[in-house]
Amino acid sequence: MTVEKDTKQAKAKKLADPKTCTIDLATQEMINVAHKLDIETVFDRAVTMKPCNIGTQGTCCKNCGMGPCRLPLPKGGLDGEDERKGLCGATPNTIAARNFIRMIAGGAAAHSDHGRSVAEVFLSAARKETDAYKIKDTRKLVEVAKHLGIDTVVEVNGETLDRDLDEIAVEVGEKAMNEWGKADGELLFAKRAPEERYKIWKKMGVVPRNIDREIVEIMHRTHIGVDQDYKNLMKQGTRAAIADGWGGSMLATELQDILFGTPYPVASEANLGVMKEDMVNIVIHGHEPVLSEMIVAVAQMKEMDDYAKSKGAKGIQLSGICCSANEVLQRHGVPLCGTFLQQELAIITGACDAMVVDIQCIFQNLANVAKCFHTKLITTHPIAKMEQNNVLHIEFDEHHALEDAKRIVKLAIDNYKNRGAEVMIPKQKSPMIAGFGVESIKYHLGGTFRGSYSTLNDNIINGRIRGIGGVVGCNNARTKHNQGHVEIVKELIKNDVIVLTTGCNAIACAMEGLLTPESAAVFCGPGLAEVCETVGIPPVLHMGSCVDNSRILLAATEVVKAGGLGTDISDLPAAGSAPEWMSEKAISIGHYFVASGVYTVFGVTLPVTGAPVFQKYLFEEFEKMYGGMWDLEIDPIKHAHKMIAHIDKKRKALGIDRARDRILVDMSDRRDIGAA
Ligand code: XCC
Ligand code: SF4
Repeated sequence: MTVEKDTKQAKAKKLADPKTCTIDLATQEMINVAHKLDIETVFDRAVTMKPCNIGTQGTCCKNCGMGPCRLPLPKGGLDGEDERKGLCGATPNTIAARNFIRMIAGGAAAHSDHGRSVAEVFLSAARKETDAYKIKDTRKLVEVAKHLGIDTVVEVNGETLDRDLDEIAVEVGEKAMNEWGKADGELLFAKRAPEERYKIWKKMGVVPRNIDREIVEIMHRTHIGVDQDYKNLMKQGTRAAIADGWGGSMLATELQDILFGTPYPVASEANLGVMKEDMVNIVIHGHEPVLSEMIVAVAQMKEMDDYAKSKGAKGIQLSGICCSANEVLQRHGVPLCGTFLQQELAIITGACDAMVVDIQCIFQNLANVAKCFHTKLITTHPIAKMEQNNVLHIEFDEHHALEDAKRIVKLAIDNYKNRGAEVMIPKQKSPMIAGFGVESIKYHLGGTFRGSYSTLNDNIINGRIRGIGGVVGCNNARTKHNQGHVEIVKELIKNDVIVLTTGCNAIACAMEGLLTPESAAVFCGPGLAEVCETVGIPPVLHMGSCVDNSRILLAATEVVKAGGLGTDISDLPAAGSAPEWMSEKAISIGHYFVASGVYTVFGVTLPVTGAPVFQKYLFEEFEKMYGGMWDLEIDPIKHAHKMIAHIDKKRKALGIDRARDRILVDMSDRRDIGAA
């Protein structure tokens, strides 16, 4: 009897199969360790909990207390008139569109509120209310000031002089803050887009007024009984998404660059193997670099290194997860510990002395995992706490930034001696070059003196580079970890499409070794390989964190400006992708790419399939209005080829499809010569 009961219980506990849930060996190894220690991770939960079929289709409405109203597609598909409706009469289109733009609101709010926090720190640095932060990149300060309509020169006695930088900085901070809630006018950065793009937004009536308002209006419009026309709902979704990409996110990126430095190429490493057994491991996780910048500064102090040594460690090893990691990687070369789905595993190594988290993408289950180890899990942001009582909250305040960071680093050092006997750090890690941006691409591809995008354009026109792929976004436990990311990117570069990457896609590519110049010879088509080898860049350029997708928008704008490839982003041979997306931020990003004229393909799932008319609106009709549209493709190879087909369509429209043929002949000619 008891034996039977036991087996029943054992059977009831379904565990993830490491080999089927990730392509990464370190992750597989750590899932096995977790199983051995009887610690549950997201991979196991994905096996035991199935997603809701109705929510997956985007047709569950819980916007009022008469619901949730659930409108899945009928089992045999739609036959005749679609008569599904909620209690209030809301159609599947209305419900799916409302849900979709509420996701945009969530994502835009997250990016933009992050931007606002940075703007606040920026302003107190500009006003010299804190000595922890100082303006680092004055060149960029002046450039951004111009985009905000701030005078950068003054007339003195008929002479034009440069204006005082401190003065400019204060004005930049104030003007930036104003972008969130000004009473009239429109988003200032909207005019940074190519003129043709701005005209389209004007014509469609979607130029954002201010960042917060567009998000609030989504919440209003999607309240029961307000906007019940999916087209009109999407108009607002579009306006809010633009307010994110060209507003909140772009401000976050620009102000961070001015404050912490604009990234330039830097060497580092990625994967769990960057943690060190004999050092104090501090893992930074989240999105806002305001605190992590300070932790980097403190961890590099001799005083802290000495303190770590006095406690028996060889020093301090910082590493990061998610986008806080990408931020400090881009600016300081701090190694990446792993992607979104590896966060629990970093603690399960037993070597994580402190995990310091700020905002976004942080699993609440980290607290449960930390309970099984000595790890101090420290929340630092007033808007992001956890209910579990083993979580420490050390609120970070820019006015005592150094003190706060020191306290956190000391805590980690003091905790080193409390490690258990079992430390299990997988050995996998890959070298990489990160730190690309609008500016560094310019210098790398254009030469230090010429510094322009015309070399990139020339190589696109002559066909060595077939096009540009922006591949970004999260991991999603509903699909094999990193498989989509890696297969899609490899297929693109194999077909001479250069890839710009951010977020967890960048981390996945780094783990796979795709962020090295050497990978060009191994994985790229002949044209792209030649370009990469000539200028010494990887075929996959790490552009930063998720708010740094704004860098991709600006890079695309630079390509348009450099000439020869049309007059708008929608003319470019370019396509976007989020192979393993999961967050609301990804939906906002996807939509601002679409609204900026980019064909954007998502993997895994998209919550629109239950409303075919609405889906068709996003997937087809958007192209007629904005030149960009959505798509969903689960198969990675087909996904990449849909992007390539779009790139080829654009090449043809530009009349540069023939140039490509010529290059291919050149290459085979060369091979023939080599064989002879
Ligand atoms: Fe989060 Fe930015 Fe997604 Fe990764 S990619 S899971 S949002 S960390 Ni943005
Ligand atoms: Fe149902 Fe309409 Fe209420 Fe949504 S708003 S839950 S569809 S009654």
